[in-house]
Amino acid sequence: MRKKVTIVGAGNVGSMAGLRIFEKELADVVIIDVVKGLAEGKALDIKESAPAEGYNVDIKGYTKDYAASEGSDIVIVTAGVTRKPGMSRDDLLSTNIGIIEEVIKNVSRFSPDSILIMISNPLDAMCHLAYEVSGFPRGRVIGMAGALDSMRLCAFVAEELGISVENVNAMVLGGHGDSMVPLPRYTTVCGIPIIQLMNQKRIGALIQRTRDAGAEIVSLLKTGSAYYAPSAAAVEMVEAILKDKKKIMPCSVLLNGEYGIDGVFLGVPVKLGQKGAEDIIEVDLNKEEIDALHNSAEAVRKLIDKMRELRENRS
Ligand code: TXD
Repeated sequence: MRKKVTIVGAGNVGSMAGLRIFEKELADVVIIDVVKGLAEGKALDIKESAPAEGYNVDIKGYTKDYAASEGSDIVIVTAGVTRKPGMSRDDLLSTNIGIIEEVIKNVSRFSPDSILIMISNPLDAMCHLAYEVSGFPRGRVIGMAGALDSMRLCAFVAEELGISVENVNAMVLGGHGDSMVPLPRYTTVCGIPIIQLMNQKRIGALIQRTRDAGAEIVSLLKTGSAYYAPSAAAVEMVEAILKDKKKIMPCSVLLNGEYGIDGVFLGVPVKLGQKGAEDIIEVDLNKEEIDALHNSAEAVRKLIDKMRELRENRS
């Protein structure tokens, strides 16, 4: 039987992720949105591209009809609002809380065994919310952020050195925000750490660009935020899970003492397979790196506290 992936949110990231899954023939795809006709229209347009390329999976869109998502193997959550120029990801918190609560209640009811891939911002806090609302085990609530941030650093390193992106492996840990923790010591070209290939100043500039990469695109686009690279990163995770690849990718997962951090979703290297986040890899970090990771965890913890307050005030 074919696998089934539901995508909630037929906006930029959701529809592009749908197209990528469809083109890779990874699974049948259901897209759901709150705006009448949007998911239906996008899915139909994608489906009509199949004859030209010979894709043999199905894609269908629905308006708020969660019954259509029943029995999904993976649910990707992209519903919510995006930031406008000058806004931080954290500014989206109060609006996206209500949206994500409603979405997770629905998808966890119809797909109680699914793996949730969270994309909506502020990412790590939304993962926490999804974890609480779904009641799923921590291995089945995974945030997409580190995969994207690492891809961006890879792209910048490859461009800087004039080499193939296939030769670069980058590692960006921490929260998906200003406190993210790119690790030059673990960013390599064919196994060679970039600290042997570039001077500190160049590395520093690439790291800063990685931190600002989301904002760079927001300020260029003026409306909306990045979606080509985010959807590619999400689908890389989907493929790793559906094909049980046991692929190591930085993802936001709930830490229970790993890296000395407890009760916070944070980006760390994770083994992705058919059970979801099957393992957390604890890499050896020096003092500066571990301090940066702990700072990042504190920033996420503050956001979770704020989220708790907002939720309590509403009820
Ligand atoms: O690295 C990452 N994690 C991210 C996160 C990278 C890129 C985008 N990131 C965040 O994902 C972004 O800040 C947003 O919070 C989400 C979705 O970004 P996208 O660019 O796809 O936003 P759009 O195009 O505005 O699409 C959002 C869709 C839109 O069609 C809304 O109608 C829909 O979400 N929406 C809903 N769908 C279902 N149910 C509800 N309640 C709902 N509310 C809005």
